[in-house]
Amino acid sequence: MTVGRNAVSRRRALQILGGGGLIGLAGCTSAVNPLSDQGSISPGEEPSVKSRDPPSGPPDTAVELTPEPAGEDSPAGVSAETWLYNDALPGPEIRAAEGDVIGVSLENGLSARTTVHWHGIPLANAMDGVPNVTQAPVEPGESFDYRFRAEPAGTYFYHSHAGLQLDRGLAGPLVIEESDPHVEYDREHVIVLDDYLSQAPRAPDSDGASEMQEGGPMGGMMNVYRPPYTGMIMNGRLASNAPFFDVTEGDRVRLRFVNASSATMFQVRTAGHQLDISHADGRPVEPVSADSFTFGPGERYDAIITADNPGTWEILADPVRGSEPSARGILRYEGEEERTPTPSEMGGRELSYDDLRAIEPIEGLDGTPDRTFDLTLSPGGDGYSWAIDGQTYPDADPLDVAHGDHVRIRMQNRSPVSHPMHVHGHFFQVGTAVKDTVVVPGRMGQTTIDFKADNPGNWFFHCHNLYHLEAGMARVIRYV
Ligand SMILES: [Cu+2]
Repeated sequence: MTVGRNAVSRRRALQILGGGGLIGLAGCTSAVNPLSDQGSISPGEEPSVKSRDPPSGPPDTAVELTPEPAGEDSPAGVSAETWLYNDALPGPEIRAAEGDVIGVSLENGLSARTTVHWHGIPLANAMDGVPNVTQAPVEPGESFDYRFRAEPAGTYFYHSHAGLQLDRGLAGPLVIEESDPHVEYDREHVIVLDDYLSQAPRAPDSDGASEMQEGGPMGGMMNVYRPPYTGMIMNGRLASNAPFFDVTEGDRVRLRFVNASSATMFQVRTAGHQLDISHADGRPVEPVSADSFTFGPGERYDAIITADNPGTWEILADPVRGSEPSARGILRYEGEEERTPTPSEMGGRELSYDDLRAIEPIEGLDGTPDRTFDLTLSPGGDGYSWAIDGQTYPDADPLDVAHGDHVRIRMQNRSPVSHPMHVHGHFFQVGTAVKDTVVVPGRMGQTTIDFKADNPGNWFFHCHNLYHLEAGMARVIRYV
C-alpha cells in the first residue's frame, strides 16, 4: 500500500485561493531569519547513551518527498511564498500498515536548508528531523533518506522542522493503520486543518517588530502576535471552496483530524452528528461522545460518526483566537444534491482531556518519578521571546534524563495564551490520556506529564506554536 505521491495536483492546491486576488506580498517580504535552525547540539556529537538504530533493509513503503516553492509556473492566485511537498497542499498522504518500514527520500528543492519531522512517532533519534539536534540540515539540492518503522498505529503528520517553513505549507498527513482497530468503521476521511499565510512568515524578533505590529492586534505585547493569515484551510482549501467528505447512509465513518497549523487552536464540530472520539494523538481511547473538541497545533483526534442523518452538513473548524474565516468542509450523503450545507450549532458538550481514557496506558509510571522538572512557561523580558523556566532556546540547559527513568515534567503557564507542548520521540501520560502534545492553558494553567525514558537520544521538547518555538520556547531532553 505504497502511497508515494497522491493525486492532489498543483491545480487543486491552487484552488484554495478560489476567488483570486489574494496574492500576498510576493517578492516584497523576506523572512527575517530564513536559514535559522533550531538547535545547538551538533549532530554527530557522541551521546553518552547509544541511540537506537533505524530499521535496515528495503522499505515496505517508499516515498519521495520534494519540498519546492509554488508559484513559478503556477496560474495566478497562489502565493509565490507558499512552499509545497510534491506540489500538494497539504503534502501527500503517507499511509502504511503497522510494523511496516517506511522509507522517505527527501529531495530538497528549496533555496533554504530543510528537514522533515515525523510528529509523534517514537522512531530512532537520528531519523527525528530536528536541524542541529538530530541531523545536519539538508542543503538545497541535496537529499536525505529517512527510514523508520511504522509503529504504533495512529494518525500522525510530518512537517518541516526548519525555521518557519511549516507556515509556508510544508506539512502532510501520515496514517499508520491498525491491524485490529478497537472501533468498527466502514470508511474514513483524513481532515488536515491549517492556517494559511500567503506571505513569507516572519520571525518574532526585534527587527521584525514594527512590521509585525501592522499585521494585527497586538494586545500590547509582541508575544501574542498572530500572523496575518488569509484564512483557515481544510485539506488545503479555504471555506469558499470547501472540500466534500462523502458518506453513505448507515456507514460508520472515521474522521482523522490533524491540526497541522502553525499558530491556531481550532474548535471543531460536525453539524447533525455527534463525534465519538476514538483516538487522541493517534492512541486509542475508550470512545467518548462530544459535540465539539478544541485542539492545538500538533494535536490529532480521531472520531467516529454514524451516518444516520441524510443531507449535507457542515464540518466547522473555528479558530479560537483568530478572527480569520473558519475552515469548513461538507459532509455529503450519497445521492444528495449539492447545496448549502446545514450549519453547525454552537454549544453542546465539548471534549476535555479528563474525558480521555487511554486503552493502553504507559507502563512503568506507577511509582515516584526518578526525575521531576518544574518548569514555567512565560514571555521573555524583551517583549518577543518565549522562555521555558526563564531560559530562551538555544541559550537553554538540556533536561538530563537516564535511560529507564520515569520522568515527570510539571508546567505552569505564566502567560495569557495557551502553549501546545510537544515531546519528541516519546508518548507521555497526561491524566488518563496518552498523548505527544498537550495544551497548557493560559493564565496560570498547570499540566503534568509523565513518560518513560525508553528511547535514547537528544529529543526536542517545545511549544508547537511555531512563533513561540522560533522565539525560544524549547529545550532538549538529553539522555546521559
Ligand atoms: Cu507557546
